[in-house]
Amino acid sequence: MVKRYAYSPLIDTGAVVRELPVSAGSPAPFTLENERFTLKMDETTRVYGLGETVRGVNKRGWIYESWCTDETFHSEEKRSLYGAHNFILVSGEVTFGAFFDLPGRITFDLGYTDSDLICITPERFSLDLYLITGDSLKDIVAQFRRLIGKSYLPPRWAFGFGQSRWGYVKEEDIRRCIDAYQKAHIPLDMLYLDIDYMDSFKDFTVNTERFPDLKAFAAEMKERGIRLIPIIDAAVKQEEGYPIYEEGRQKRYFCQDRDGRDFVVGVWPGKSLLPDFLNPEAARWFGSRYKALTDLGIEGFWNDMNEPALFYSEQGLHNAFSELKELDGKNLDIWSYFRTRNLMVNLQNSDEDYKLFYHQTPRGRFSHYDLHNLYGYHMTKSAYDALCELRDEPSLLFSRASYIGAHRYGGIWTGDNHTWWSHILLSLQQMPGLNMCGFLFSGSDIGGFAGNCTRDLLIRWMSFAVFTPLMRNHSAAGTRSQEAFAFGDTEVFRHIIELRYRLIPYLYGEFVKAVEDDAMFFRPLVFDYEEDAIAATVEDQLMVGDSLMIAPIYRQNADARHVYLPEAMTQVRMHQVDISTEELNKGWHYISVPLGDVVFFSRKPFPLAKAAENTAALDWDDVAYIG
Ligand code: MIG
Repeated sequence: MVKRYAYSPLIDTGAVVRELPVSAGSPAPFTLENERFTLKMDETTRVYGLGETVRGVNKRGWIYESWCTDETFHSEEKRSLYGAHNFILVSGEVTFGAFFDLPGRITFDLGYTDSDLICITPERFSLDLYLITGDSLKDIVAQFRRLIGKSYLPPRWAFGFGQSRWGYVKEEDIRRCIDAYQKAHIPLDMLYLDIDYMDSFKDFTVNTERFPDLKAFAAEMKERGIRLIPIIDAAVKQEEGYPIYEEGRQKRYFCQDRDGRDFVVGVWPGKSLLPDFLNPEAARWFGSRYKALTDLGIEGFWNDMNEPALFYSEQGLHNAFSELKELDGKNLDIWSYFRTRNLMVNLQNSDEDYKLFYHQTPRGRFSHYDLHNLYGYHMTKSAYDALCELRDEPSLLFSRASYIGAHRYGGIWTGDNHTWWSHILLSLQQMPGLNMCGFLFSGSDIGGFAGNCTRDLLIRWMSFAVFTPLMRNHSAAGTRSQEAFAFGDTEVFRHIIELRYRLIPYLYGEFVKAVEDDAMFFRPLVFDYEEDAIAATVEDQLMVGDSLMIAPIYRQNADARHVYLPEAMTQVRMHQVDISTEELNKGWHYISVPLGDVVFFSRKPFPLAKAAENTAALDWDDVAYIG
């Protein structure tokens, strides 16, 4: 059962697709006092949800804040990442789900200040609250998902493997990468283009020195089974004569300051404007511009910097320089020195700037600050709506920033992680929370975005990512190369990626079921084994679809690990090209997983196809059932 409580919501966020009557009275089991929702937890209470966040599957014991942030260090002390996913599932004396639907900041103190207390505080007390009760954890999630509408279903080829790198600058770089993959017969379906393909970071342009004929190049690569997937950034370069800038300015489609002047921010292209995605007309206009690239045969996109990430605002930069000028020549004590240094650092993504510009929504004008968490969501929606019109086939689309609701229009990737062992585990732990909130098409940058990758890390990360719907290797400019061919020997990577392709009929089939049934593709064990007290404590294994369970290695130099089987299962081991099985009893097992082997578990038979070099070559019907 779903109950809705309305506390003078500011705006309809669009997250919820069903109209519900407003319930009167108190939002039990929460106590509402001083604009905070509190709930006492007993020892056994666990809290799931919150989508894209740091830390474990059970979120209890930390404080999280929904505020879409371009966060480059996903360390444990952080409170916010790129998404705002305000759904929690409390399992304890009382078991229920709660969705806090509001476009602004909200804090989830889940036993941080007081270890027995949940305390949820919207910064501004204007929201809809949905409370959901049901027969089981899965049932509560399914009811929530019905409330927020069906998840995005990508094209089948999007389940192939993709290679990306910020640092492929020109056609030659891309070609060399694809050649290397194909020469080594490592399966590949997608090659991602990062910001350098654009002319001076201008959206919907192509640098023709670097890509003399992108249309012909895309067609040639498509012939070879590879789709090129370009990035689109949120901000638009301020440059006279650049049509997107000129049109947007004339039609007043950019976010403006209080006095109606275009609000200038600094991002990759230098001075830029922010399309007002919350103005439906502006969103339609920006979306229509994807045509520049779909006309070249492009079939998918990733949307970046849409928190929105701001390096500075023109105003903020001006103020900082004025202060710096004053300080120039002075004898700075240590405090003035730190202040001076922070003048520049603090310009990024500042709340002060978010307060200085506005959106023209159908419900009137609002400051960006009040609607902050909806920006990336509406960028995704704008692209999705446009691509539905521009193309007859489904398109690949995923975004960095998101709010619940965006799950209907695209996937998300988990942003700028690191080449850290702990980030394999983080990625695993993020998946169920994302799935609860509707984000099924998701994955992390395999190998880690920032920092230098190693061969063993990449092998272990890949062995996990074989199961994530979005499987993409991506890394930052200036880091060590981490493609599947970058470490000399390619065989081991070929085998792992081949396993991915062999599993695609299963993974895709289960994905479609999760979309249709409003279910979770990745589940913590306790969701399937609610009565099992051990299952409830397992934080590093997941159910994948209906038949499989994974328990990846995520520690340096570990070649074995403990695995908990909540019932008797078949162990499936991939060693090079061989697949072998072994029946195991319910309970704890110490499983040896030498580097390069992939081990997972099945509780029901699952289909395994023959290996193929891309999804077009994959025979979906020629499968054998294992387990
Ligand atoms: O400020 O486009 O998360 O995937 O490679 C960095 C360059 C901007 C951040 C994205 C990352 C991408 C990078 N972008």
